[in-house]
Amino acid sequence: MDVIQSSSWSQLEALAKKPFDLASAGALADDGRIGKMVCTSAGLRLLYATQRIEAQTLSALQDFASEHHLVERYQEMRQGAVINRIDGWESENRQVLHTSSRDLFSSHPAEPVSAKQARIEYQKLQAFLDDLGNGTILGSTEKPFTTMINVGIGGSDLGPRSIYEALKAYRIDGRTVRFISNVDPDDAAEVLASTDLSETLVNVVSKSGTTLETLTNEALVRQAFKDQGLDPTKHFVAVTGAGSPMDNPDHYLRSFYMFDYIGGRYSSSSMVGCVMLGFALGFEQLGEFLRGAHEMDKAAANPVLDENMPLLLALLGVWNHNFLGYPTLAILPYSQALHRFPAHLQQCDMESNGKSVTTAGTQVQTKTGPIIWGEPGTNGQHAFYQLLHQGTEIVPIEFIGFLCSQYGLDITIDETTSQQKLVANLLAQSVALASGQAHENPNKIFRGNRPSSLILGNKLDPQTMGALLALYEAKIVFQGFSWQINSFDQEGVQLGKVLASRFLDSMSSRQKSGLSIEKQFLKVLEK
Ligand code: G6Q
Repeated sequence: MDVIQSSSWSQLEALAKKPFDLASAGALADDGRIGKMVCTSAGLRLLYATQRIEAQTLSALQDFASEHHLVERYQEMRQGAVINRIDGWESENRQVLHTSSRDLFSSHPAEPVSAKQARIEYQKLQAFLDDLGNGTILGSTEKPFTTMINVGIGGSDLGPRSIYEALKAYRIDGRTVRFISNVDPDDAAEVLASTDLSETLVNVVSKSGTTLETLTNEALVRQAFKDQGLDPTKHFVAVTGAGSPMDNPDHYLRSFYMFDYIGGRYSSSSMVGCVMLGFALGFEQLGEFLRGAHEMDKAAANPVLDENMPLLLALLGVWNHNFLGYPTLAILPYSQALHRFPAHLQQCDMESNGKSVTTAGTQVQTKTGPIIWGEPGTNGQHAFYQLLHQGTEIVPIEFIGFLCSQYGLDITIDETTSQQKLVANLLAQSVALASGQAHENPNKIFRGNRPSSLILGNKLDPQTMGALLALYEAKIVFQGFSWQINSFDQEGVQLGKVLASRFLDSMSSRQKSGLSIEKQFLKVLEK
């Protein structure tokens, strides 16, 4: 049955004709609304009183979750069901087990085979980090490693990079990580020009071991080592799929594995992120990060909607996107450390849910994933918030904020700290967007009724970051289940790759003949 034919869908459609009016007098203050509309999971709070919903809407969303077995399906995923597939068609046909990469803490993991593989890699990593820490492993000129260059792209870059940026405050003294992802040679050139390679480990991350950008950058960086008389085999480690072309221990100081059942964009908590994070933060803090993610995975198994933060966030998104008709979602962290997190979520969400075909192989009958975008506040307030408040397009928002800063460095001016100013701005934005403002001057009218949620933590530490990552991963999965799509493949990126390789063929074979770019375009189109 298509989702739009379900009774809970019709119920929600009926409610969407008259959504809760956030801009009516006293709407937010009424009936203890703000205090009641809070969900707590894995140390994070979701405040959702500023959404256009009321008790009836929540109950209909709960009916939707139950009717479509969203939580049961999530549990089946964690237990190893083969859900990365399209019925009756050639597809990846795989399990989806990114949750196993952090299912390290209980004697009864949800899926034992993958959890065992994760534990083996985790122990290998611990031994490696110990060797780095106690000086058993040194660079080719006998120096300890202070820097890691992470070479990877897409899922092998965005998530790990955003988490590193988020947790930089917790780095081991004297350790730093740089990233090279783009095949634009200037990306590598800039990093290489400002790094002492004799103290550098290079972490080459590619699940497939065949990605053009990563292999090109690896070769470029290896050359830089050789040019300086350094032996790359003493400086390069790999994270790749077992059996991939990069699975060659002779080329690397150490090789770590990730597995078929973990998609690139869901791989941050596998060795794809952990080798780099372990180097930067140390094994203990890495464990805290994974523990936070695991706690959120468990919270996502709660069938009660208003106690299950990922499910609630997912269904509030479905309400805004499918029933109220808002096409985009802004994710706005009031935390400078999360400045790359919206970029990661852009990939994780849009590559997962930017689909038009159901898992039954039929055309979807409703909108699937929204356009995701975002930048940190308060910076964004001085940039694009004008449109958020008064533009003709309504943009639902997920704000993310923390009560305490990471470093503790602050200043009190006019009796408030900078951290208080940050949080005050965050709260003010969500109230202003919801309530709006009447005014005699038409240019100063704020119509309000612009929905937002607030994800609030105490402090952005490794455990909280793990929980936040897993919150969004599970949200995306729940939305994919809601839209009856496969959130785990990425056919949509294939065509461009194939055409790029045709252009490359055409460029290398015609280099000598000196064909113009325009002529090369035509040659490729003719094929
Ligand atoms: C993620 C995608 C994609 C992938 C990159 C890098 O889900 O599949 O972004 O992560 O293309 O792939 P490799 O890790 O195989 O190099």
